[in-house]
Amino acid sequence: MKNILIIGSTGQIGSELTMKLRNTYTGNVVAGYIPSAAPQGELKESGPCEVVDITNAAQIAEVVDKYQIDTIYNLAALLSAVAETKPQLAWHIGIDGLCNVLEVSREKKCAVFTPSSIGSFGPDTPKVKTPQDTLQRPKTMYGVTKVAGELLSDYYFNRFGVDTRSVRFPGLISYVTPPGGGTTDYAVDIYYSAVKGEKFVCPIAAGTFMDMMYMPDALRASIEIMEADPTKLVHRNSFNIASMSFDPEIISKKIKEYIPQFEMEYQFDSLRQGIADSWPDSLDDTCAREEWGWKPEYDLDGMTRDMIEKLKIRFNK
Ligand code: AKB
Repeated sequence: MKNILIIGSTGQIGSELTMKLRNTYTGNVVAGYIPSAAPQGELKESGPCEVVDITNAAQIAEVVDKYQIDTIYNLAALLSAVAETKPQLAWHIGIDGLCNVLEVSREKKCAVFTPSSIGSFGPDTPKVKTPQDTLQRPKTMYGVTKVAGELLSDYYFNRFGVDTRSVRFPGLISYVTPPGGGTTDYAVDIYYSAVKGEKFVCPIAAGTFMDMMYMPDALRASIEIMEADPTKLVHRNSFNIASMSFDPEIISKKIKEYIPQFEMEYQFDSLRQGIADSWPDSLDDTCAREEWGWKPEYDLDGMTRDMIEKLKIRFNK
């Protein structure tokens, strides 16, 4: 049995991960949320929900005590593009918030999962098959918080024995909750446009490759890393994980196999393009495969088939 708190449970990852954790574990799986993003529907009805603002350490500690929490999934963050417009807030949530989570976890002996990202790399990082251990000099505030978060999480493990673990997520694609303010969001939006029969205006240039992953694989990775045998973990914060890498032309061509009338045009967003250009094309996830058995299930074709099928049901198409 595990008692789990998810901070940021109503976001793109949290809304699905909370449901998966509730279906996986018998203990309390508490959906932590901020009042402006309260849980709705199944998420609200299927288990305990509590207001937990990551910037409020006392609030985190109170909920940890109330439900005897032993594991915290810390999913609170501003995504890359929005973080560039609010860098101080991105730091406050990403790092001051993480310090709160780590301190509460040190005191109350919780394990902690805090995702990192392909955004933790920068333009000086090897671009293709980016190694697990390499140069991380990101140019974005999002990346700065991710690298600092990785270091801080490793520090709390080495110095205080807090069981911190993490994966570097690629762009995540899902038909459930849309992302908000990321650089990889186009790879979600494109499916919505295609299924609705709309022309897609792509903000990212042809030839810009980024790693992407279908949400079911990302959810499984989040659980498997926390279940991994600690004696096998050489790394902790944070593991490269990968499943597919594509540019807008490749995903558009794949969608056309299922929706031949689909059309796309380009209108670059300079903020997002600049960020995308500074990120790797693809990651090498050998360490995750060797240390805890990571293996993706979905490739571009499997994901595209499932996304289109699910969105057609949602939009009655
Ligand atoms: C973003 O685009 O900001 C995120 C990420 C890759 O971390 N999806």
